Amino acid sequence: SRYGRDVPENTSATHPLALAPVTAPESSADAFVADFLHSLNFDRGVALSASSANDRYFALAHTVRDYLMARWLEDLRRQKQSQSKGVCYLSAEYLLGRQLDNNLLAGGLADIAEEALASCGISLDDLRQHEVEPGLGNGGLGRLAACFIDSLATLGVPSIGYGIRYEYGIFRQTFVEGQQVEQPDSWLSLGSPWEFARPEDAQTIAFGGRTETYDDEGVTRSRWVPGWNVQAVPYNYMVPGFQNGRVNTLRLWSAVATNAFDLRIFNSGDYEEAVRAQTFAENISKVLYPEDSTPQGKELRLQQQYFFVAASIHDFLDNMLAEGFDLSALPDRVIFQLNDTHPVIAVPEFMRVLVDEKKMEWDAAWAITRQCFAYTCHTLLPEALEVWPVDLLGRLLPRHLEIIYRINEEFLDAVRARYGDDEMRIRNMSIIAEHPVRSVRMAYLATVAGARVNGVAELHSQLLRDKVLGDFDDFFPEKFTNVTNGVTPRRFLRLANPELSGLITEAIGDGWLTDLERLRELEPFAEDSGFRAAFGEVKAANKRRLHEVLRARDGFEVSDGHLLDVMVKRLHEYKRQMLKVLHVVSTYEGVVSGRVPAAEVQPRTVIFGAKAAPGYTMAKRIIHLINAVGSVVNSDPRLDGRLTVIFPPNYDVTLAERVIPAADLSEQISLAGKEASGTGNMKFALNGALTIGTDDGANVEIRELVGDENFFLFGMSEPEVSESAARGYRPSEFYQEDAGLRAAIDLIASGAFSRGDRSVFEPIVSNLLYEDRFMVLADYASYIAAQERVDDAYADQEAWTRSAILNVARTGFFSSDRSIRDYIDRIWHTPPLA
Ligand code: F58
Repeated sequence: SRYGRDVPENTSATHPLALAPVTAPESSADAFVADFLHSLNFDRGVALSASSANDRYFALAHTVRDYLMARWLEDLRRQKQSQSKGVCYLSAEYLLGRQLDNNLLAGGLADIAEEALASCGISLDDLRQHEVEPGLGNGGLGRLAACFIDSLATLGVPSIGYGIRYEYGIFRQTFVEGQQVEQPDSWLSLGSPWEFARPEDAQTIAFGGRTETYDDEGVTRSRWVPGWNVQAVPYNYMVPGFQNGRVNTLRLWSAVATNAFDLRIFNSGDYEEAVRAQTFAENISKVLYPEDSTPQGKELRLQQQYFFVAASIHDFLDNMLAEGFDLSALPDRVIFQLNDTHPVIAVPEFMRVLVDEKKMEWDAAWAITRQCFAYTCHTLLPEALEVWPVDLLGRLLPRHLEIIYRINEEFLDAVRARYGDDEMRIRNMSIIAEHPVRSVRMAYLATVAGARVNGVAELHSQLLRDKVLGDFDDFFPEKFTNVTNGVTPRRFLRLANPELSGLITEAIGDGWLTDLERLRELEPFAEDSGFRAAFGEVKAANKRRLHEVLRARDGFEVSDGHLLDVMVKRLHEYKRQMLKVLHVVSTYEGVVSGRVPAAEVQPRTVIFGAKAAPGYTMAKRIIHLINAVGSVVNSDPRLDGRLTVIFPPNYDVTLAERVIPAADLSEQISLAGKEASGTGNMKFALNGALTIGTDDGANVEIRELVGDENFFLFGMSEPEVSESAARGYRPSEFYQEDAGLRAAIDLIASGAFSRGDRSVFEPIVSNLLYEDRFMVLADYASYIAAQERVDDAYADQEAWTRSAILNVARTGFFSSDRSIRDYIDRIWHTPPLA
């Protein structure tokens, strides 16, 4: 390992308390055993013979942690000492996935740990299963943040991730009679061995109250007189780079009631009120909002946002700047990257600190602020753009609202200076919306304040400039740029697919792990029948492994020899799980109606994985329908076992790591112009699945790279969607004109999947026929035709495998290392840490 331990001279093996010898930096299995046992005895307080699986998992995690510690402390020291420009990544979500394997891999400790545990009669795999993944994110946005901090560490970029330590992460999904039921995710109930509480670094975060002006030696200034406050206690997590001796920090904030707050109420003698107040404060970091794509506008959500960004900004200013730092040099010292609009309240907070606390002139403060923030947008859905009613924002953060008003006034003055009194344009560009209620448009605030604004795939960035933020692109075109998303090859190839990784490394060496474009060197192997056979064998092994996981986890029995067709992502109408359901129902209907002999059906297993936001009724109905279709289709003997639908509950990062490497076909079927990027699409292609997809998000770039002949394209393009919408879309016309579509919808409507009860899925059916906002019916025929091409292609296994290899070889572009390099070149301009 290239990581050493920070062992002071005076604690050696001769120290009276040392049971285990101190490990040398070059670790060995024997030394690892000693450290593991030491941790078991001294951290857990148990003997090996009496230890539980949880004890052993903790002792193992602590041992791994200790090996990374010296480098972490060193990197913390260097980042502060060097005073070179660094990135503060502000994200309300980090969907980390399990940590143990990642940290073993990063530290180069996996083999040693396995050997060491085996010598104690412990299986590493058993301990692995013990980890509860920290599900501190909803979906793509949160997982992207986790991939980015991995790449930042691997590239050695001076950086810190800031976020919220939610006590409850994304809910655990269960199915009761096919319907989603949410259970709390108490991921911390057994403790987390990876975190370090730093109560001495707590920040006090204020809320409410009022503002006032005062005379400051002849200058009239504003200040905020808050009404209440909470403590933000940071927890640090190690973010090790991949075998490069680097360890960055993820710092997540937890809310705790302040003493002052308690005491005031305690002194008034109201014990119950004091406890209630404490609960109120601690609610701030209690639970992750399980929304996907539509913000809820709840006050607690705004509290969470301000809580974590204020704590982060103060943490940076208090702890990372050298003595006597000249604040006008901040743009050369830091860039705050805003992961969507959730952290945008950081902008007025930063201005408040500079103007009110540091007593800087407004214009000077604004000039600095405009260089210290950059904004990433992750959506195209208008209803997903966050807005905060001014009465709510003004109640919670009165001074921030004043600052936002002033930013807006000056911005609109500049707009007027450019375009004259074009009131329509001014209304459209104002940070303050007047209807339906006076609100702050957070995306506009971020665009006005940010040095750069980026979308997350080429098409998305273009549509942002052309549509969502079109007026802003006209006003400051130089701000807009693109950074196409990426995924970490360490977790999603090396760890998730060790067999394929081994095969790749055998063929081209292991340089691909940090330079994923080198997968290109695999291209010639697509023509090598021996390599194809080995590649096919890996896919088959991954399927068998998935079958075992699904059997153990949920009791599913999956047949061999099926095409494995996978759609895993949040449940949302724009992603169009309904289109996939219609394909399944059509196949089923074709056989049971006698039109298609079962023997002609390509054997397929369709796997769904999806959580629906708890308040999103239509999404929950679709989950119910998928389960209902599955239970009918799977048990109908007329299908002869050739079509299976499996919907394992609680799709999470851990399950993704098992499902993706086994997939043959990746479903990326959103309506064109709605999916900002997608990142699952990248993970599947890199693991050798072929994509069936629309020209949407990063699918466009995947198809360009892998080639049309290795991608199943279908559906309307974005301009076609826009035209169709403008003409007036009438879904019932498609129903009338397409007999296959009609048969599928009629079968659902007939109650065939609801024991004859026609009312159960009626809302889905009538939504499709009379509204169909995401044009499922318009793309149905094209989708079915593309699925027929899939069946034909799969029949030629040699050709399919050749395509699969080319998908792997040509998608190295989608490494999050490349995304981070793009952020550095186009937005951050941070030098690597020496
Ligand atoms: C996703 N957004 C995009 N939002 O939908 C996806 O296309 C993109 O690949 C990904 O970001 C990464 O850029 C997304 O996941 C959320 O989950 C928000 C959580 C908070 C509430 C609003 C949605």
